[in-house]
Amino acid sequence: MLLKYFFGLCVVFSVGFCENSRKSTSWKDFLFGGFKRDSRFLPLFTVVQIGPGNCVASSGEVGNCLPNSDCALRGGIPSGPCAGGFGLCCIFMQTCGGIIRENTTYFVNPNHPDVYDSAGSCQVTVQKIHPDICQLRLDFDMLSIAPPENINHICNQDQLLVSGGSPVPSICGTSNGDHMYVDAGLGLSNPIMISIITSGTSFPRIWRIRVTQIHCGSISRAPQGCLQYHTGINGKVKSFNYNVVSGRQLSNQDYSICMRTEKNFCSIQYSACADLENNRSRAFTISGNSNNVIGTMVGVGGQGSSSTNACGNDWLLFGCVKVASRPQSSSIACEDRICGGTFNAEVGLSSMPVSTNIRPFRIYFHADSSEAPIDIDNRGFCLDYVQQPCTNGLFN
Ligand SMILES: *[C@@H]1O[C@H](CO)[C@@H](O)[C@H](O)[C@H]1NC(C)=O
Ligand SMILES: *[C@@H]1O[C@H](CO)[C@@H](O)[C@H](O)[C@H]1NC(C)=O
Ligand SMILES: [Ca+2]
Repeated sequence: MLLKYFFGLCVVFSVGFCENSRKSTSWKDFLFGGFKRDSRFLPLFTVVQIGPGNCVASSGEVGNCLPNSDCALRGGIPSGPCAGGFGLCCIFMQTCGGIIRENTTYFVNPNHPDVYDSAGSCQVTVQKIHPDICQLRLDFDMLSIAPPENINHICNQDQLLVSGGSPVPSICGTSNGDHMYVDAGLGLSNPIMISIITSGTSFPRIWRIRVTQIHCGSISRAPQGCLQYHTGINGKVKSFNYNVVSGRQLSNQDYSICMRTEKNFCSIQYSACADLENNRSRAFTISGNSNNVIGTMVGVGGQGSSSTNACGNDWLLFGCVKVASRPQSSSIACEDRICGGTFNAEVGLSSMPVSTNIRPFRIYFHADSSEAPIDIDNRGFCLDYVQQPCTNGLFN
């Protein structure tokens, strides 16, 4: 029962140490076996301070820097010194049946970091650490559960569900590095439950979800209703379970992705991410049979499609986007919905950056409940965005 990264470190640092540690235990035993960790492990962790209260262990987890005696009392896993040796970097983890009572607690699969392959419902309850918590942020450091079925891309085997807060789409498949905000309401009303339901055939599931509690007055708070919130003048947005080789765009999605308007920025430009795996990019494949060349579809009137209903089923909604290289004064009409298999604001076969001046900067994603036979092998979307400065003192 030796933790994988201890193994890695052993190889680097000391064979003698490894021989000892093989007889001892890891935090996995600590968490799942109720075993107290050998203090000989502590020097292995390099602990980096990231501001008052938080610390990061070299294993990558974010912990809370606490007085030495508090960590074990509060059910945490001591993971090296912090605050110049005056505190312990204390990592909080919970798995099935657990109650989250500390900020920055990880919800992990049973046996983490090994995989979990059983059917059932694994749920944690999140209690607010303070009545003045308005939101939770879930960071999927790792999330890999069974993918949706391949006809209509419905999550019918595994699902991640969040209940008790604002509505959250249920997702499945692999979404490492993605995040979600959940509005948690005011006061200490209903707790929020995060569940992973698993069923069907064998699958090597693994998850490690960081749950951060956000104060109502915090600058990190996302605008209400934004499932995803991005700050900074550039970044990447993508659909859940996105992967250009084998991802399947999830059905039954309805949410918005919000970008904070940075100071002195007036417009935003979006372009399809690079796809280094396919000859023809699948970075934006929302509708149509992606095994064929599918152009851009826009609006709902049937433009760019032999179907009478271009972006009526699955679409991204922007406010008034135009091809970025066209002057905003150009007489070409702007578009709101884009779908199809090529990212552009005009019907065609080449992918082009698009831009909009509408603020706040938001993208709405809708996917209905069916795919085949019209929509096949759609991977979803990945877009790079970059905000554009206000020009000529004209804050339009
Ligand atoms: C929870 O921790 C995060 C850092 O992980 C911090 O930014 C946030 O302010 C903390 N929330 C509360 C309510 O203390
Ligand atoms: C790309 O095109 C080449 C030549 O047509 C083909 O052999 C190869 O399999 C294609 N690769 C992919 C990932 O489709
Ligand atoms: Ca669909």
